[in-house]
Amino acid sequence: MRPLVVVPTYNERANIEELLRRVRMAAPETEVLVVDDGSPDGTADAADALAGELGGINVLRRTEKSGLGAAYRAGFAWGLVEGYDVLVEMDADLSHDPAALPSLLAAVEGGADLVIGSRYVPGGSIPNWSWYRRALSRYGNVYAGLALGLQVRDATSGYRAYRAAMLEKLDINCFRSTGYTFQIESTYKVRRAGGTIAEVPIRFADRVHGTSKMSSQIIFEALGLVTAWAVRDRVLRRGRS
Ligand SMILES: Nc1nc2c(ncn2[C@@H]2O[C@H](COP(=O)(O)OP(=O)(O)OP(=O)(O)O)[C@@H](O)[C@H]2O)c(=O)[nH]1
Ligand SMILES: [Mg+2]
Repeated sequence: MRPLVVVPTYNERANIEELLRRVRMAAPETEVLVVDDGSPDGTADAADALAGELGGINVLRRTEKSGLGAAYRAGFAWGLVEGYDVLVEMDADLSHDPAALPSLLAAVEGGADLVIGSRYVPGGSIPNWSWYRRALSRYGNVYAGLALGLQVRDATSGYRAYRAAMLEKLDINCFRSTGYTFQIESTYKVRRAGGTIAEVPIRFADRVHGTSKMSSQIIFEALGLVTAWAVRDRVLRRGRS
């Protein structure tokens, strides 16, 4: 298998070097694509500076900050054209431990089309989040899971691996989400396409350096799209029966 780890970045200069070194240590054969939206702090330059030393590091420079979903769409399109077999999503802020990469890749090798690094299966864990953040993540997952019939514990996790052939089937350029709803949308579409989904436990770590890009706009995008898909599914089902 030829895996590519796609890392979207916006102002992650304080994290990117440690991240790339840890990926290289955990999975020496795995290549990386950093998808940077013109970070003013010079994240893309920092990644490029390491590319010579580490090898297998590519940087896709985009000019405008246009959301996590858009960054992944661009990164996956690049990876599919280049012929990688597995495309991995990983945050740049060290919340996703590169040491878990081999277990995600092994599950794809074992037959899964989508492998989610899950905080909510036995062995998985989340940090000392505030009750608000914890509730948002928990209830957001329960709502999306029930509304869309996802049958996974952690549909919002951003640490995951896709079989490239599955992504090719999904037509990701037609995805509706610009932000973090991308995670729910891709889970939903893999499920609808009849793909096999597996979850492997991960220990999610809190961001230490840099700032969060989470916003209420992101939460409303998720709520709006999940509800619209759920209603559409029910209307279509009723129309068929
Ligand atoms: N290219 C690109 N990357 C983004 C954008 N928004 C967020 N990211 C990256 O997406 C990853 C996840 O963003 P975070 O800010 O850590 O969001 P989060 O993990 O939900 O929130 P935290 O709890 O603060 O970690 C990080 O690597 C960000 O740099 C964007 O608009 N464009
Ligand atoms: Mg984060």
